[in-house]
Amino acid sequence: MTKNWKSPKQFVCLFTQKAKILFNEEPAALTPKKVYLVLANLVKDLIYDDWLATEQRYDARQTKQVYYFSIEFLLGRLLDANLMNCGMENMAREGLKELGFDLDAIMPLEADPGLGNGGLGRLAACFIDSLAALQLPGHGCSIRYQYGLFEQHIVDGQQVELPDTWLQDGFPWETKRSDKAVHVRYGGSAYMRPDGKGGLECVHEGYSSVLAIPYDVPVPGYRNHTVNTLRLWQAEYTPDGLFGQGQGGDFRKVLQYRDTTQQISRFLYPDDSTEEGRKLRLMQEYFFVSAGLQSIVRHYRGQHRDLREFDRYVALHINDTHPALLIPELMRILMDEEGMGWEEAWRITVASTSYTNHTIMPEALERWSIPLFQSLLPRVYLIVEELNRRWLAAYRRKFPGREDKAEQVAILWGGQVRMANLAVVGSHSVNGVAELHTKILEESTLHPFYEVYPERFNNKTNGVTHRRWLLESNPPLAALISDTIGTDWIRHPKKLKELLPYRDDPSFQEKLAQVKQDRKDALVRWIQETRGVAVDPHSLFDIQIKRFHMYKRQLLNILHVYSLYLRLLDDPDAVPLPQTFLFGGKAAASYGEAKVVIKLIHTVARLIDQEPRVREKLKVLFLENYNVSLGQRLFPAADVSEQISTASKEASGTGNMKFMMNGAITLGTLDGANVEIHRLVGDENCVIFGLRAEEVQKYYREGGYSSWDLYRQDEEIRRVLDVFQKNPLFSQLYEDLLRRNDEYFVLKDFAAYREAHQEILRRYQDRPGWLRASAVNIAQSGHFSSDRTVSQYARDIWKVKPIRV
Ligand code: GPK
Repeated sequence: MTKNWKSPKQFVCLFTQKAKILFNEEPAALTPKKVYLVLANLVKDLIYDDWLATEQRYDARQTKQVYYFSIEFLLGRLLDANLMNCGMENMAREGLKELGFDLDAIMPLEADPGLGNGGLGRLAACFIDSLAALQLPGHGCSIRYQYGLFEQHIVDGQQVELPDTWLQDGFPWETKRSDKAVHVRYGGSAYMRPDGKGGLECVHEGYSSVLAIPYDVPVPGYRNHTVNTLRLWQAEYTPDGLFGQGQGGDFRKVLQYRDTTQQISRFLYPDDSTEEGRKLRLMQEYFFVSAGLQSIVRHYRGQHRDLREFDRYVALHINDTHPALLIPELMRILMDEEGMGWEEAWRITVASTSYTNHTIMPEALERWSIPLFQSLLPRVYLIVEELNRRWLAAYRRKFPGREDKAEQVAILWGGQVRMANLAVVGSHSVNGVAELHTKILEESTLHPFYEVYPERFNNKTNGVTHRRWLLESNPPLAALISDTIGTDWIRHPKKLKELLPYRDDPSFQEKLAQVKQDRKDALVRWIQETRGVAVDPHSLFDIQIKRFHMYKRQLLNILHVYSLYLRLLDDPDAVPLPQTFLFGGKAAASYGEAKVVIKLIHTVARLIDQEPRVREKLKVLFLENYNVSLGQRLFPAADVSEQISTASKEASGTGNMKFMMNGAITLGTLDGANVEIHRLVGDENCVIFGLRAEEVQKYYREGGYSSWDLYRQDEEIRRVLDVFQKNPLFSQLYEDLLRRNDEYFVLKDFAAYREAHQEILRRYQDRPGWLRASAVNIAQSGHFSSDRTVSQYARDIWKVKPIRV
C-alpha cells in the first residue's frame, strides 16, 4: 500500500483502480456520489498504515490511554477534514481535475453523520480531533445510530421532523470488526449466594443477550501520523441470545426479542415521553458502556497486566451522565468476572473515571425509575443499591441528623436512580465547562458534593478545533492570517495573538474586510441557489444558530426584530443600515414552545417581506436543518454573533467561540464562556447586556419579578407583544411571558437588548473601529481552541502524555 500520493498522476492511477474494484466502472462513467465514495476509500487507504502503527505503538509503549464515552459525536463531514489532516487536499484536487471532476462539487455530497445533535456532541468531536492532533492516546466510544436526530423541514412556517437517513449510501470511513464483538445482557434476575469460600457471589440468570458489534472510524491527527479510533457499537440479535426462553417454542417471544434488539442502535435520542422510549434510552446507555468497557478490559488483559493496575493505564471519561452506568458496570466486571472484592474494585473504578457536567437545567439531569432500571439491569441495580447504601452511611456519619442533605446526595431516592449523583460519587474528577458554570456547580447545583469532595471539582473551559472551524471552514481568512503572521498558529493556536499588532493596520483591515465580504457573498449565492431567496450581501449579518430552547432566548431576538419592524413602519429612517437576521436550529420534537418560536420567526419574516417600507432595511431568514456543514458556511459570514441566553443557564456555549474565531463580534449576556470571551477582548470588542447570573439567581430565590408591571410601564413591549395576536398558536408564548411570569427574563432584558443592538449599529458604522474589533477577536480566539482544553484535561484529569511517532 502506498503511504502518500506522490503526484496527481499516481492519484489518477489509484483512483482508476479503486473505481474498478468498488463499482467495476471507468472514472468517466461514475456518478458524482460514486466519485465521493471512491475518493473516501482512497483516503481511508492512506490512513490505514498509520492507524495500525499507532495502535501498535501504544501497545508497545504500554502507554496510558483515554476512552471518551459520549452518547453523541457530532462529526460533520469527514472527507475535507481527513484530506486536510493528511495534507493531500491539493493532490486530490489536481488529480480529480485531470479526471474531469471538481473536488468542491464532490465534497457537499457527503451526508453529515447523524451521530449527534448539539453542543455536547460537537464538543466530543472537537476533542477527538484535538487528541489526535496533540498525539495523545485517546479514543471515542459511542453508538452507531442508524438514524440521526431528525431532518428538519419547514412546512408553512412550522418544523416537521423527517427521518435522518444519513447511512443510506453507506459510511465509507468505518470498518466493521465482527471479530471484536461482545455480548451485553439485559433482564433476567440477579441475587447473591455464598461462594463456598466464605464470601458471596452474584448469580445473574434468565437474561437475554445482545450482540454488540464495533465499527471503527479512524481519527487522524494533523499531519503527524497519529491515528486514534472512534469505536461505534451496533446492536444485533443472535439466534441463541434469548437464554432459556426461545427454546420453549414461543416464537413470538423470539420475534419480540429480535425487534427490541434491533431498536437499540436505531435512533439517536428515542422519544422519552413514553415508557417504551425511556426503556430504549436506558438500554442504549448501558449498551455502549458495557460493550466499550468489555472491549477495553479484554484489550488490557491481552497486555498481561495485573488488573489492580488498571487505573495506571486506563482513563475513562464520561461526557455528561448518559454513560454514567460505566461506574457500576466496571464494578460488575471487576467483581463478577475478575473476582475482586468491593473495596479494591471501588478504588480502581473511582481512580479510572472522570465526569463532565454540561448543564444546570434541573429537567436535564437524568433520573430513571427504579422498577424500570431494576427489571432491565438487575445485576447492575444490585451494585448501585450497595453503592448507595455505603455512600449514604458514610455521608450520615459525616453529617449526622442532616436528612435534608442526605436526601440531596442520595443516588437512589423517591423511587428514582439519579445519574448525576452516581457520576459524582464514582469519579475522581468532576468538571464544568466554563468558569461561571463550574462556580455554579460548586456553589449550588452540586454544592453538597463539593462540601465532601472539594478536590474533585475543577473547571475546563470548552474549546473548538480551529482546524475545522477556521482552517477548513474559512480558507481565505486562514490564508490572510498565514500571510500576516506565518503558519505557526496552525499548530500553536495561541500564536493567533501575533495578529494583535495588525489590528489598526489599514492594509490588514482592508484585506480582512474583503475576506468577510467574500464569505458573505458565498453564503448569499448558496442561499439563492438552494433556497431561492435573495439576501443583500452588503447588509449586516446577524446570526443566531443553535438548538432551540427557551433559555437560549431566540424569542428575545425575534421580538426585537419585530420591534424594528414596527419602528420602520412609523419612520423609514429609524434604522441606519440594512440588517439580515439569520436563524438556524432544531427544536426537540416534543418541545411545543420552542416549536412555536420557530413559527413566530417565520411569521415575522413574512410580515417584513410583504412590507415595502421595511424590507429594504430588514430581512429575516430561517435556514432549515441546521447542522455542522451549514454551520461551516455561516460562521465565516457573520458580522454579529448572538449569544443571548438567560445568564447562568448556558453552561458554556461553543458557537460563541466559532463566531469569534471567524471575526464576528459577540452580542451577548454574561453567561457561560461569554464571560471569558468578554474578559479577553474587553468592552470595546464585544457588546454585553442584560441581567447578570447573580441577579437572575437572586430573582429565582425571591420568586421572580413582575412581568405584568413591566408590560404596563413599557409601551414598546406592549406594542411588540401584539405580534401574538397574529396566530392563536402564539398564545402559549403570551402565557409564558405574562401569566407564567417570564421565567427566562425575556421582557426584563428587552430594553437592554434593544440598547445593545443600537450600540452594535453605532460601532458597525465606524469601519476601522469595527475591523479592529474583528481582528482582536480572531487574535484572542486561540485560547478557545480545543487543543488548549484537551491539553488541560490530559494534564490535570487523565494524566496522559503525547506519544510521538
Ligand atoms: C448540554 F446538558 C446538555 C446537553 O444535553 N446537550 C448539550 O449540547 C451543551 N449541552 C450546553 O448547553 C452548552 O452550553 C455547552 O457548550 C455544550 O453542551 C458543551 O459543553
